[in-house]
Order: sequence, then C-alpha cells, then structure tokens
Amino acid sequence: MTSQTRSPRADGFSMPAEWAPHSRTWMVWPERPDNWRLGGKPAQTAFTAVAKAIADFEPVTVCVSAGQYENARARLDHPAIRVVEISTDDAWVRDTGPTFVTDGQGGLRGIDWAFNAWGGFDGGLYAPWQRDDQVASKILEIEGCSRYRTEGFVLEGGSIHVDGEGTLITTEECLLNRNRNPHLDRQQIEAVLHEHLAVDKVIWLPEGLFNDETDGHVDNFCCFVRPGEVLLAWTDDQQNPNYPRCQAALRVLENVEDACGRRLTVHKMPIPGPLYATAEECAGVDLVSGSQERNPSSRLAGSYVNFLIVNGGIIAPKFDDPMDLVAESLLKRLFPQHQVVMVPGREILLGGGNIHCITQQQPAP
Ligand code: KQY
Repeated sequence: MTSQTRSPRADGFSMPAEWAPHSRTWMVWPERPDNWRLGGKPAQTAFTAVAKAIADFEPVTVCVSAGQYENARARLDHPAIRVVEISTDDAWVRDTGPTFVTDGQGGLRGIDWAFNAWGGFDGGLYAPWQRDDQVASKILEIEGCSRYRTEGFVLEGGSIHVDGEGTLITTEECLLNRNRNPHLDRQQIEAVLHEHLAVDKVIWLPEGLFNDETDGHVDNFCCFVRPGEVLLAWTDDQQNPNYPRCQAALRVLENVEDACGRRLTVHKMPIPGPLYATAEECAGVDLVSGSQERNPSSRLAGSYVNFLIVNGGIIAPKFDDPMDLVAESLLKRLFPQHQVVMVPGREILLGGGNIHCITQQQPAP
C-alpha cells in the first residue's frame, strides 16, 4: 500500500457527497460484549438486516473477527455481501474506516484519520483502540488504494458531512472538543479539512444531539440532502433537552452561505421518542471499567437523520415509534429518485449510534 505524503487536495482529490455513485459499502460485525447486549446477538440480527437492505442496491463488505467469521458468513447470506476477516475493537466503520476521496479521473484514495475512541482517556468510550485505529489502513490495503494518514490529527467520519461542492458541516461540540485535537484551534482544524477533503467552507453547528456518546456527531443531527439543502433533527417541545440545540443549529443554518454562495433550505426531521433502554436491555451489557456505562434513565440519542444514501436507495432506521411514518414520508419526499427502506434501528441505537455510523461508502472512482 502506498502512503501519500502530500495532501489529497494538492493531488487533485476531494471527498464526494454521499449521493455520488458508490462501488460498495463497508460494515463491521458487532460482538463487543461491553457495548452490545447479550454478546452482540441482537445487534448481529440488526446489522444483518442493514447489510441485506444495502446489498439490494450495491455490494457490501462486512469485516469480521476470526472468532465470528463462520457465524457472520452464514448469516450474511446474500449474493452481494462479501465477508473479510479483520480484527477490530468495535463496529463503527463510519468512524474507524477510511474517508474515500476521488479525483474525477478514475483515482480512488483514502484518508486514514487518527482515531482515539471518541476522546481517548478524556471521555472516550473504550480502551485500547489500536485495532480500530488500524481499520482504515487495512481496508485501503484490501482495496489497493493509497493512503493519507493524519498522524496526530484525530477525526471520525461521523463528525462531518459534505455536499460534494465545497461545503462541509460539523459541530463545535465534537471537533473543538479538547479530547480530539487540543493542540489546534478552529482555523487550524479548518485548514486540515480544507487540505484533506478539498472543501472551501466549514459550517459549524454549536452542538449535536443531546446525550450522543460521540460528543455531538453531526451525522446523528444534520445532513445534506442535496447541495443547498439540509435535513436537521427537530423538536418543537421546549421540555425536550434537544430544543435549545435545534434552535441554535437553525440560527446558524439560516444565516450562512455555502461554498457556492447559496442560502440553505432547512428541512426539519422530527426526533423520535423520548427513547430509553429498558433495565433488561442494560443488564445484558457486560460491565467493564472504562467502557460506556448503560443506564435505563439515560435518554437515547435516537435520530432518523442517521441514515445512509446508497445507489438508488435510502436505508433509514425505524424505532417502533409514532414518528416512524412521518420520517419515512419526509425521506420519500426529499429523495424522490430513491427507494426508502426503513430498517429496525433500536438495537443499533442501544449500542450508541445508528445506520450511518455503522456504514462507510466507497465511492465509484
Ligand atoms: O455513533 C457513532 N458514530 C459511534 C458511536 C460509538 C458508540 C460506542 N458505544
């Protein structure tokens, strides 16, 4: 595998929008017992449903440990699903996998961001995280892509969204958090994003969703649906802890121009719930010091914004909640050229994220 020493931008590469054509989507098989209840069995069922839903639109590769290889291979019985053996610490390939960049001339490379399990020893979710930090490099080696490693610069793929036309959206809560890159200020972080993703404008939302384990990843809160249009998780309920977060984000979005000088159209996606884990669900998670504690009184950061765009489809979570139908019909209206497929998302949410967090698209070069 070649390691690149310049930047993607200097080499003519940029990050495409998620709606640009994909050659495949990557996932990682869940099994970590201090994150997934009952040794990951219910999560494996949920991940299998997501993988098969995506595989109806495009190829999927699922990374699996040696110990789970046979089980995963048997369960992922779909002709468009490939299973490869990779060691990982957990199953969040949006954050541990590469961010792919293309050059419009058939070139495909990957950015291998430094990963510290969402905050290292200052609020991170588990330790050690070395195998997860190696996931991007291993995926790029399998695909024969050269790699840009950002040694010393921590970033997770779930903390950014791009429109493919020079604009990136993120949150201050995450990217300016002292547990990611405390040696860099806002301008220096923007400079890294400009150089690596070839974006010209960074839109900073103050915070992400309340109680999100990632320090407010934008992919659980707000995304582009096309250039000039965003979808924002929303509540009108002033008692909802997300109310001030939604208001603050809307103020930013209504008063900003994107890289092309456009004002943004903001669509509002209702937040489900309130959703909580049951005592029984929490009891199924192994107690390990240093890992994320599970508590039935903690509100879950459920969001319909945490969906994946695939070739011709939208794969979105549903929660057995009255808002499921509202979310589905809004997604159908926003993506009239796509088939909207709603897949059970509760088990993934219990682990701390959702469909976008457990998937990583590989753009067609
Ligand atoms: O949502 C994500 N992108 C990752 C969440 C990690 C949660 C681990 N418990």
